[in-house]
Amino acid sequence: MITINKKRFKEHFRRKMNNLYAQTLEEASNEELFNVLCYVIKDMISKDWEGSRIYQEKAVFYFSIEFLLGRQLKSNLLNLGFEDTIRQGLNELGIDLDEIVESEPDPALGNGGLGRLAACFLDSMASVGISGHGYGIRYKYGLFEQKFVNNSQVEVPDNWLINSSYSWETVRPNRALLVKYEGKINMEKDDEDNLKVTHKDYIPVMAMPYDIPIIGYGNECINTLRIWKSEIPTRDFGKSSSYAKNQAASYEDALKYKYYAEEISQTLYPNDSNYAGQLLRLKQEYFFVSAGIQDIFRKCRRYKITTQDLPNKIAIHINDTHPALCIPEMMRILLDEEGLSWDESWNITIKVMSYTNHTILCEAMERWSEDIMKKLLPRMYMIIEEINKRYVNDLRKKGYSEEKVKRMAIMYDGEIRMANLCIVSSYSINGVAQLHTKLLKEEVLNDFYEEESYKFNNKTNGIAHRRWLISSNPELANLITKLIGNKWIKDTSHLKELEKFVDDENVLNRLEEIKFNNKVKLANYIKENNNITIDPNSIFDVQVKRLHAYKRQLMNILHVLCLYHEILDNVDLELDIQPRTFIFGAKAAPGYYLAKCIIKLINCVANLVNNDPRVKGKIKVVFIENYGVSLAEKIIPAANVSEQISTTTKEASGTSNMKFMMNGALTLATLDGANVEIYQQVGKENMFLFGLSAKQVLDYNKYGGYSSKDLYHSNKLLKRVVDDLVNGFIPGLGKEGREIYDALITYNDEYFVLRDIDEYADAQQRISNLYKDKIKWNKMSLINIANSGIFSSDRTINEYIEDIWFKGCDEDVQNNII
Ligand code: GL2
Repeated sequence: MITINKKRFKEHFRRKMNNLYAQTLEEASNEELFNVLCYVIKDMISKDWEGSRIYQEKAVFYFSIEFLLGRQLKSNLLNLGFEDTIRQGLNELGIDLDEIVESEPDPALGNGGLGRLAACFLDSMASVGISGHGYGIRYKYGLFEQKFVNNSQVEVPDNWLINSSYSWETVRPNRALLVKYEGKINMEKDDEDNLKVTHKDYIPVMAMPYDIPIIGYGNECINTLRIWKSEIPTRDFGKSSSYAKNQAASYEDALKYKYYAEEISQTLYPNDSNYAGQLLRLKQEYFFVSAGIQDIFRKCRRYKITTQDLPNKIAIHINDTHPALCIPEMMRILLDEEGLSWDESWNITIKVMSYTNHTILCEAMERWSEDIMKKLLPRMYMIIEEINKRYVNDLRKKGYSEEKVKRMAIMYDGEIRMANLCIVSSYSINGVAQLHTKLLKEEVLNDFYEEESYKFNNKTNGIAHRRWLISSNPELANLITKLIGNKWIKDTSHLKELEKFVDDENVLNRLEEIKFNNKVKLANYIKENNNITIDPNSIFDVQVKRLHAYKRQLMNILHVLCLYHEILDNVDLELDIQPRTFIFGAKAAPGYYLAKCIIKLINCVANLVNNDPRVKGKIKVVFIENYGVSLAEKIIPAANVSEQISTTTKEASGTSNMKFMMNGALTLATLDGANVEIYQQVGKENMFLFGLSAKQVLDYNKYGGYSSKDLYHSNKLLKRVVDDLVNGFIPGLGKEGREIYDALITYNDEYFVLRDIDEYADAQQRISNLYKDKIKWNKMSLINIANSGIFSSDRTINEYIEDIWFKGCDEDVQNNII
């Protein structure tokens, strides 16, 4: 057990300050204090973080192109149980821990839900105590920083690596690996008639590993997130490469080569649920996959694990299709380096790989051009081609129609479909919430489901409750512990015991008081950063997530406009409207024009409404710039209403819905993604449901029958707000208004905003009415908290462990190996 002693900690801290900076504590900046604290903690955990546990049991390797970690200090202190001692120790040194916490850089190495889920999973793997490690990319620039200039989004590079380093990481140059691009593949038989495959004239890029400790809660388990930085090979590696000698002949070539190598880990692609398709993205995908798989083999050799034993010792998880090349890369090593036959290699690979699908959106499906793959990654191309050939033959042998074979093939029409590659080559395929998995089985991947139904399963997402409740909402966490003891921290199903207090007015009042305190803190932040005064007595109605048409921030802001009109129409009547603060936070992908137009609309409406004295503060709109993990930790505990209003079928799961619920917000939602599971937990009487059902959306999409124009012409109030987009009613809104208008009217409102907005407004009205009854509201809030335990990512991870990683591939898969 790692222990801490205040006196020794203080000595250690002073010494470290001196070692690192040769200065006294008084001279140090907050950033320096953070660095010192970080190094002190790393010293303390180093014994437990030797990695020696790997392969004593089965190890899981989670490959993800994004890990949206957020700040680590508070969460590490919580998991180690050091926070109180360190806070006191620092206090005695005249240092405020909270200030240090705020000066930690927030590594934004992810876009949104997918990357944040990967980070929650790391926390949970360590906390449930398995050997589970992440592989990813050490992007020099994380997700851009968002600024608003004249109401529009402007992107500023996120140079998060202060002085090129990050104090939690440890670089390990002796474990660097070479990743090979382009070149030619040579196949020759040797004297014993064995096929020898060699890769010639390739472009070598060095993958330099940076390790970040992932500390489990209250146990000694410290796992590793290994992220790779791309560089030109150092001298030792250079010797082995013909490239350095032959190609980089001139100085200019050398510079080009440097750029080629370094740009790979330069920037995170800022697209969420959208396929970028650029060559550089494919380079990135192969880069971390090849380095990771080679690394796994190196560890296996070191621990003398035979290739045959691999499926018993390791599980490789492919987080969405971005790491799909894990499959051919593993095949390559087994075939070309280990000298196994195709069948032997395939039998091993398919028993190791599992895959999660995170979206059914067409635009998110990765398809790489065969030509690009052939040129950039010739050996990968050959192996994928062979997998495809065998698979397609197999399907034909089963007598399937050519139409069906075409749909299921991995390669078709000059493209490689990465999802199909993952499905064919994994023993487990899972969706991320019940409805999403059902849609995969019955709609999107139905051909595959009919073929190999035993591979498909659901794993509803979860969130790290330690970060999202204990760390970010300590007052609430303390109240819970006071009421039901602390067992819930290790096992969140105990939260259910809170239901005992549903009629206890003292508890309900305390709950309200805590929410109010969190709202005051957020209000202060907004005053300081946005210079907008908001009233903590108003309802905080929050929608924070990436900006995407299917998430329908547009519906939210159009409803605000409706309310605004209502106030103006009744200006003399002093409408009895429950004061509301509508809070938005959202980044749009830089190339996603419609999303940027919606951002501008929200900002313009905010200016209009907030500055109109006739509104008398009844409604306020705040768009918080640069939404990310650290801001979420401030916003979510302060929310009364959680807006989860995506077009049904489109949001695979959502995870902020779970965070809000756990912090006592009431959910305003369509029955989409994991909102369905929230509904199963609390019932419709404890949330606000509205909108089209999944079936209605699917039917509209299949058979048509929806006309937004008809709705627009038949509903006066609706027509009025849609017209506002183009008639100059909203100052500052220019051509963006027309773009949105066209999406709604000319292009028939793909996401059914106008179809659902009436029901949405009704649900909002129910919210206003209910908020007046504080006791009722607080009861519902308590019931939500009490039933949120199932959404801990510990539960999710335990399911992954039991049903996928440790169970391994079952007989059906083994019998069906092609
Ligand atoms: C997403 C889904 O859109 C989201 O609903 C889900 O909660 C997360 C995590 O499973 O994955 N898919 C995706 O491509 N992104 C997501 O956030 N970016």
